[in-house]
This record gives sequence, C-alpha cells and structure tokens, in this order.
Amino acid sequence: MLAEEDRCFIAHMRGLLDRETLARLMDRFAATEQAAQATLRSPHDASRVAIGASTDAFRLDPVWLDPWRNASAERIARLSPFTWMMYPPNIRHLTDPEHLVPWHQDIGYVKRMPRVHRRIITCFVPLEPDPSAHATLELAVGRFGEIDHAEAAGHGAAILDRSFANTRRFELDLGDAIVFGDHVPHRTVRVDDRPIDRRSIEYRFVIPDEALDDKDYFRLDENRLARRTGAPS
Ligand SMILES: O=C(O)CCC(=O)C(=O)O
Repeated sequence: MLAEEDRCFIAHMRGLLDRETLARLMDRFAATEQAAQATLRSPHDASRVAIGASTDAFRLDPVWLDPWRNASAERIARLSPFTWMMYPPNIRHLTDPEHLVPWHQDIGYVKRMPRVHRRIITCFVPLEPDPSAHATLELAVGRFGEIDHAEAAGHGAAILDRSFANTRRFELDLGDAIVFGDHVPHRTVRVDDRPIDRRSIEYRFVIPDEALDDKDYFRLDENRLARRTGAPS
C-alpha cells in the first residue's frame, strides 16, 4: 500500500514482476523494434525516436501489458491505491548520450498534456537480463514541490537551473521496479563508462477516482482495459 498524499516517495520493489514474462518481452522487443520504430505516424513520433523513446506503433502493442495480466492480490496491494495503469506505457531503448533523460519531475510532463491528471506514480521496469550493468535512474531524495521545467535538447520537460545533492541509485535485478511519486526529481545516468544500451518500460498509474474520461487504462483489479465510464474499450 502506498501513501496516497506522498508525492516524493521512492520505492525499490524487488521481484514485482515475473522474470520469464519480462524475458519474453525482450525477445518481442528485438523482433518488432525496427519496424515499429520506423513507423512514423506523426511529427511527435519522430521527436520521440530522436530521444530513444517509442513510436505509437511500438507502444500500442498490447504485449507490454503482459507483466500485469492476472496480477495477484499481493502485487496489486503493493501499488494500491494506484491501480489503474495509463495505456499505452512508454518504451525506451537508450543507445546514445542524447537519449539520457535530464533532471525532471514527472509532474513536469503531466502538466504539458492537453488534459492533466491530478497525480500519477511511475513504475520504471528495466528489461535487460542484468539491469545493474546498464544506464539507470538517479533520483533525488527530499521534499519537493513543483519545480519549473523547460524544453531541453528534445526532452520536453527538464529542470535546468537546479542540482540535487542527496540522490539515490538502486542495484536492480530483472523483475525489480523503481516506483516513485510525481514530485521526485530524477534523470538517467550511465553506470561507470559502460555503453548506453538499455531497454525499459515506464508504466504510469493513477487512483481510479482521478482517471480522466475517455482515456484508456488497464485496470489491475479487473484485469482489463477500461475507461472511466466503465465501458470496455
Ligand atoms: O528511462 C529513463 O532512463 C528515464 C525515464 C524517466 O525519466 C521516467 O520514467 O520518467
């Protein structure tokens, strides 16, 4: 159970997701990435590819929901009350220094959307067999309100005029996730001088009462895609 009002929590959730399912997603990633990332349906798709993020053609593949299908009560409880996942999730394959995401809070991105969720949480899931050997997240520890963001080098929202002294990184195993609130400043960092080559998925969750109308979510509790009106999509 997560504390509903804590926008600055950071949790390393060990063994949150099934390793075999994630390994299957890695295979799927390899098999479909090239074609899906070449399918540019909008200028937005092109700008996402430029920063190592996924096109709509890639992220709309329902296979990325597999780690959450038939979630056990214990798994749902770990994320509760944030049990509705925004669909589709975001996929990344970082290979270049320009793909490293600069310091930001996720609320900085949320506020740029045409319709704004009051609050979200993020669940960062690396897909590499040994995630600790690949670029990872660095997160700032502390109490933060909303910080000003600006566009930076293709990344839509970045904190430009501030640095953070108290930070954390986690040694992740396959199946682990970093779950954090939308006021937590975070960025991507390389591990030592290792090549940047990391595949990952970011799932974002909301409290059911704060879901927006006419938007797709995957309900963990009912194991289905849904809209706030309750009509199956
Ligand atoms: O994938 C990364 O390294 C950064 C992801 C991120 O910043 C996010 O999930 O908000």
